[in-house]
Amino acid sequence: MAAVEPGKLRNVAVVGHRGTGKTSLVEAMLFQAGAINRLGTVEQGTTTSDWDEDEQRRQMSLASSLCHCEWQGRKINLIDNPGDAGFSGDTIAALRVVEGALITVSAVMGVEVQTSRVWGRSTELELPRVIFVNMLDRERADFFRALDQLRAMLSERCVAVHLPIGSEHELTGIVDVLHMCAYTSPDGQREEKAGEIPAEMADQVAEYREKLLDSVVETDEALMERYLEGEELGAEEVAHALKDAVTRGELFPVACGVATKNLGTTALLDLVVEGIPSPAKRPPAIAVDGGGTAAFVFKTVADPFAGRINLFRVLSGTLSSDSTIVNTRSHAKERVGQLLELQGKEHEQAKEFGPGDIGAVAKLKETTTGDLLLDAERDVEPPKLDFPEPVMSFAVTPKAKGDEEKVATSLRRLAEEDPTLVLRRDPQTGEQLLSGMSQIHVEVAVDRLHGRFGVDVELHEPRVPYLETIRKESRARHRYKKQTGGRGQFGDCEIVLEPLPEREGYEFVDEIVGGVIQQGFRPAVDKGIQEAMQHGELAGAPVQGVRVRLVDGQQHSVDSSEMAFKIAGSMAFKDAYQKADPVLLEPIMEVEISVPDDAVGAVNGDLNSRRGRLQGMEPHGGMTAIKAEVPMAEILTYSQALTSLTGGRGDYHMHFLRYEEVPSHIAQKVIADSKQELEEAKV
Ligand SMILES: Nc1nc2c(ncn2[C@@H]2O[C@H](COP(=O)(O)OP(=O)(O)O)[C@@H](O)[C@H]2O)c(=O)[nH]1
Ligand SMILES: [Mg+2]
Repeated sequence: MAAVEPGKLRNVAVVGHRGTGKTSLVEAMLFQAGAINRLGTVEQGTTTSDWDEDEQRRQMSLASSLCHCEWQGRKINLIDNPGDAGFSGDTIAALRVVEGALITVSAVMGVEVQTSRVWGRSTELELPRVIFVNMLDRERADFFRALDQLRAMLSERCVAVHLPIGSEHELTGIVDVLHMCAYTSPDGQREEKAGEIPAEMADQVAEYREKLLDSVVETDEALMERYLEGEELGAEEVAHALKDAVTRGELFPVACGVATKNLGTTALLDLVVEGIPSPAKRPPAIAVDGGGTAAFVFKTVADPFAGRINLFRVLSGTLSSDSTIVNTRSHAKERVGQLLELQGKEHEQAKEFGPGDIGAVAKLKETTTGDLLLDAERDVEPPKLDFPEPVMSFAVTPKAKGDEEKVATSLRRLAEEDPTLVLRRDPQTGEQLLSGMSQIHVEVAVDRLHGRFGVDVELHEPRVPYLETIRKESRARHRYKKQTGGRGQFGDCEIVLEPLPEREGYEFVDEIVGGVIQQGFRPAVDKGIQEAMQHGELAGAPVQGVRVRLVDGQQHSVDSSEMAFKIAGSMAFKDAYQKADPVLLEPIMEVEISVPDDAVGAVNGDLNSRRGRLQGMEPHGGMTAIKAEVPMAEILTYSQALTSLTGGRGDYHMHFLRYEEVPSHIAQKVIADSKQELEEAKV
């Protein structure tokens, strides 16, 4: 297939809260457009975009999936995205490579957490948007309530372009008030136009058509004049003005239907073609200068058959099969073999992709999410995707001993493909930590480890990286002396400990005068102290924030050695440390929680019981953003708690803020636990 002209392309990211029907809607659109012959379902695991086994088992999308269809002579690229907050990295990346977002909302639930999130993200990107109020057939579905909510919570510029005929199980079709026609419920068949708009809806349709026209002409002066003069406006010119308004972000058309019955898809496809700008009309949120061919990789998928597949958007020029590209990150030259046109997991070979198009390429070795591919080495800054920081960490251990290296390599591979999955070793606790955006996110990674690499791991609550420090000055002297036959051991030193102001770091000050300890042995004292500091006497945590002054000592002409001074230093430190009023420090996290207004009381009460300190609350559109400082030890497993406190409508992020003293009654318990652990380790 030859490259498609940019003006004939529509690139759309389907985004929204989990379970609002994104995957079902993509399926219906593909079906209605004739790109597929059968309407698959999420329940049976037969949809085009949820093709991954893990997705079918969990009945939810876990990764972005690329599909396409043709409508009104245009190629529509649809990127179906996961709705769970754990996979928001994919959504963030997808929104950067399209000219429009198709946001699904449930007619029962209305605006939910992720709806607001993707809305906010789209606003930042000034991305044109179309909203689809789905699930009109469900009990307690109410299109008009959802519409009011959209207007109140997201933007007053949300305007209905489609209306339901009937509601809940008595829903029989929808009316397109832009084109003034109706569609009847096809119940899984291809949708067809109905004869006429039901007579009993005439008043309502007239009312909403007027609202729509009012909104549209308000964005177009010339049209406004003619409208006010009472002229009848043609559907085409209204559609044209609507598109301009959508492109400028002045209007957000609201469509509706039932994805699983394939109702509303014709009007929606029309709206996508007529409402969302083509790449010729609007540059994507990612652009690079310099001409030539440039393609941006927004997603790497591991395909069980084709290996690694990179999804890309052509920013400029034409990317052809059998060409060579340069990766601006690795500077590696790579051979582009086969280009692919994807329909979920189905691949079709493609010759080339023109500017603005979205496609896939298999088997690039060095290329992964976030990379920029050029036809020749040029000095261009690769775009940044601004992925959010992971919110939760687990300690990972292999089930089988000896698999450590394999686990680490496999996890590294996964983290490369998904930048919101972070792998690191905690230098303090020595644990291998896997951090992700949600519990499901990390669990899915574990499933993939098993499925793709054949390694099994266990997840544990990570250890809290406690630290120890001192609160006052102290002094101690230790003499290490041993006389066993031949040559003995002798080291003697006196040290003073002082707390450092920031409670960080370590300083060693040599204040020996008159050479009571010869130069060569003094670093050994320092070394002994540093070793002792690795495991503090309170809870075995590293000690920091200490200045040590070596003030006095003694040596023996024959028996002194580095070893003897090292031991003396270490013993002197342990002694002085006890007298320096040592204290346990714990990491404090700054947590930002987004919850529905009605759950604020419960969430705050719970934070209080976690020793949290409220820093601020900011309500916006039915949700409240709570900011609090909470000790890490209390918030390791917060995700389950928040889910039950908010019925799954809450969401949080956190990052490390600083270390603070552990209150003494809690420190006692941590200290006792660590003593017990030490005992157990000895047995
Ligand atoms: N009754 C009804 N169920 C729907 C509709 N759209 C989707 N569903 C169901 O809602 C669930 C979630 O749909 P899915 O497409 O996976 O949502 P996604 O998470 O946004 O991709 C599935 O069980 C679908 O069958 C709809 O319009 N009406
Ligand atoms: Mg889905």
